[in-house]
Amino acid sequence: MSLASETRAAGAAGGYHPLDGGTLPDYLAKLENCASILGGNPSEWHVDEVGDGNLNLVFIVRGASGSLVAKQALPYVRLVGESWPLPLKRAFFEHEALIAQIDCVPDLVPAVHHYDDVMALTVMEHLTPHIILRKGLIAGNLYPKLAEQISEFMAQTLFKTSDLHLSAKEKKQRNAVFCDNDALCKITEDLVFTDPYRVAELNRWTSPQLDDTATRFRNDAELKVAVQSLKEAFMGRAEALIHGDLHSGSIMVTETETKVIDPEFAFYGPRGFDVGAVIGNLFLAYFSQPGHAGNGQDRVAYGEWILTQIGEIWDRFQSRFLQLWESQGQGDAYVAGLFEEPDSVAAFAAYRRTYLQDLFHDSLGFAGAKMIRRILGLAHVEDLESIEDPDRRAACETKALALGRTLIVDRKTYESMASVISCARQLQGGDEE
Ligand code: SR1
Ligand code: MG
Repeated sequence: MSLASETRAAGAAGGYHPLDGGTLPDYLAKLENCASILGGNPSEWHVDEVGDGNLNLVFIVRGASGSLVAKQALPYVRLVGESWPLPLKRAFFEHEALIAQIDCVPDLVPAVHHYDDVMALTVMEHLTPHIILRKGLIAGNLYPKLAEQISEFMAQTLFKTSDLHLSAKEKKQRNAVFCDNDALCKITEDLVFTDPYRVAELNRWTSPQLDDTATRFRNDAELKVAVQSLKEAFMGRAEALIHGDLHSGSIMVTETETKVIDPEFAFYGPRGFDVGAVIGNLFLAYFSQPGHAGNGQDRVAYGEWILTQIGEIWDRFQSRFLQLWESQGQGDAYVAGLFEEPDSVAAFAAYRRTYLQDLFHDSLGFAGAKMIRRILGLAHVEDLESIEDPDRRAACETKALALGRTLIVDRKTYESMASVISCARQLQGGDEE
């Protein structure tokens, strides 16, 4: 039996089966709270399968009085097919992470209506009229609350699940739960930190335009060492419960609201991985803008808006995180009572600033790795993929790769986000002389 058939057989033996538009209403009708949200007769509920991510089934169910979302894990990677089995238990980690996030930032994540361990299924709030941030950035929409709300999400979750806020015992217990999410971590370890830098069957890029670049990246010793140091940090530094896949496809927005979805990659890892995911994906959106120019829009002003968001997100994240540390730093690390006399107060305040600067450098490195994997690895992003002309797409990708590389290799030389932004701006303008 193949691994995929074994996984499927084990799931079926336990009662798991993938739902569809025909079977989901019967399933939901038995759940009092879900049936009451939907209202009316289950035979009239309308089901759309809308999953456009890489892994799962996602259904929107609409009834007479309301709607909800049901997300069900498949026993394999949807993007690739049954040849790549993936444990159903990722639904358990997603639910655990959602509950932990609800605890920290209830307004910034969807409400959970129901979780079924056997069916690997979570029923949650249907976020409407929110759209996926990535699509909004491709459309050129402005989101005035994005920087404030996404930095609040990151500061709260990355502070309150860590040793800075929790007792050592509680942090260890929480960490232990997520250690078992090894299969999803392995996807990141391979697809983000390893495969783009070696010949791998599923790698792809805009060819032939980027063929030489891909070869150059595979032979770039300095880059490979730096990426592997980030990989070691990802594998070993259990700093906080990270979302683990916080790209712009995991963020839903309206003009006034930001909601973070899809934390199935969550585990205890380095905080900078989440911050870097947000920043790196915004830089990808930035470099893709010339590819979306047309119909009288050059997208220059919109690109500047994206850069402003990147600066604002880092500034807001940093000051909120520090504020939380100063006001709620009751964890077992840096025991509060040790820093009461003036010398200690000053030394600790200076140390906290260094700590945030280290986190800044981590975030830049992870941002670079997240950018490069979306151009030279397996899973690409719509920001770039939707640019139909391959020459134009490759031009955008070349600039993004250049920023990604310097963010990884030179990360410790950047003193501020302003200097990173100015480097991005120079790369963007590089071919306009
Ligand atoms: C095989 S899964 C590919 C990617 O999709 C998810 O969104 C993660 O980013 C993962 O790396
Ligand atoms: Mg996802």
